[in-house]
Amino acid sequence: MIAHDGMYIGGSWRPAVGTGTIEVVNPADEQVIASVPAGSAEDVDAAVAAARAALPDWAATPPALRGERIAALRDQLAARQDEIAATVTAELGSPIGFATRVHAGVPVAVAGSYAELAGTYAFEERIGNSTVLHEPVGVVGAITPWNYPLHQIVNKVAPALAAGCTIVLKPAEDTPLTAQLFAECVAAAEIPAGVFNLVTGLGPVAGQALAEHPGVDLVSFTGSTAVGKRIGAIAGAGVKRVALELGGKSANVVLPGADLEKAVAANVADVCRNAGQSCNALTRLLVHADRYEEAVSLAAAAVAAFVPGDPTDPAVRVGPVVNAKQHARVRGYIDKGVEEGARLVAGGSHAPEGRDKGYFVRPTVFADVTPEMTIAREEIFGPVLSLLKYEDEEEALRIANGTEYGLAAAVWAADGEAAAAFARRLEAGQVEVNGGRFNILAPFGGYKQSGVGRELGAHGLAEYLQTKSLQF
Ligand code: TXE
Repeated sequence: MIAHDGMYIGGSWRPAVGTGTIEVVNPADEQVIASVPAGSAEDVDAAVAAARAALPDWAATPPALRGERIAALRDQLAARQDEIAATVTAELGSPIGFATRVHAGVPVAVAGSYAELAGTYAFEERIGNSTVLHEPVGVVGAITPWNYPLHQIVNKVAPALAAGCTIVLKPAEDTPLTAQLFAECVAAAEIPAGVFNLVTGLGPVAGQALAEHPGVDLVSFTGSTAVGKRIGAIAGAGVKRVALELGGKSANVVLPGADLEKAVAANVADVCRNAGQSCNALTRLLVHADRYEEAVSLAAAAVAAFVPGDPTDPAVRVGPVVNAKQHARVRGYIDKGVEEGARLVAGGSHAPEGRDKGYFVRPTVFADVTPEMTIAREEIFGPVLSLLKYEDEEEALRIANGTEYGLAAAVWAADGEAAAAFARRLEAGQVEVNGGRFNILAPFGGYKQSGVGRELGAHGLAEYLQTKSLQF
């Protein structure tokens, strides 16, 4: 894999000031495939200086012209979709089909939506005797995770560009190659020098330096709740704007009378998607006592179709998890589930057949899970589904909402109205109703400890704006 040995700062690739490197490992075979420079605080300084220098002109560029540049970026991403997918497969281990369709495909659509929104968004409005201006916040420090490497970048960079902000990106250390490809697309899209800058590096070094930098006006972070809390505290100390997209422990409530087979099949596919590494994964399946055992059997049967394998094989639907740390962590949670008395009905913490090399995890289903168990409370971030039992709707609601997280949820009922009524009572930023599909224009973000702020669509754009009112 080709890797740049510098940072993309001020419109060109520059040698890093920091001397360390980060090795990129293919999680399917544990081989080192590339190395990238580990940026230092000085590299972050240079990137922030470039972003500040580019800010006045970019902020003053008419929004429709900013939209044209975002459209050019979308076209670059679309033209390189296969290369991006292969890169995501190599550094994340995502199955190539999913990498092409979702990892590389969805960001094209998201970039396209912001190309359009830049031209249509009401950056100015009249309220009585006032004109209210929605102006760019300034320089954005974006810190992204590895689980959807390109999607997480585009979800921040595209709305920031549309708003007229300039950006310094610090991507996850596990997936820097996708970020470098993205920077190449920015360059080819003729986005002016300094508007977008990339510093690869370690979280506690380059990430922290970026969050703390006085030249950064807004920190947009996606990752673990633990690091998110630190970023929030740093932003608070500097009175900076902050957006946090954090973890989840999302519930899927199947109400009596719902199509159980369909609901369980969809849930199993959902937790196996991206090897369970989705912040909105529906990891707790709540089923009424009357049909609980039926649901357990359905889940055990459905998960058998998800056999971990070589992610470059188009027939494979589950690849490895991203790295050795996550591998140990996910298997540790599976052991913990057994230890705390949950009933293991499929999977387990031992290596899948023939997969002694690589960070593969058996898709796992637990029954008899109670809300107090660790596996029902903590984010596992692997292909692990827990089935919980409820006696009535109020208990289902209590269990579903009884978590510190509030990112996503799902509900299934015999009719759409009953499902929607229940959905309104769930404490989550987005709720799938009877298998509803993901909408890239609808706001995405968390209630409670799942985060602050929203991404996607017009709500995502608003995060990067500050308001000024002119009184007449
Ligand atoms: O996350 P980190 P990790 C959850 C998931 C997973 C767990 C740990 O439960 O098991 O987090 O994953 C940067 N200052 N999610 O350890 O450390 C880091 O370099 C500034 C949920 O990989 O939070 C990377 O760019 N930045 C999730 C980013 O933070 C710091 C996606 C995320 O890494 C930093 C990923 C610091 N002190 C994990 N320390 C989601 N919400 O989708 C690290 N970083």
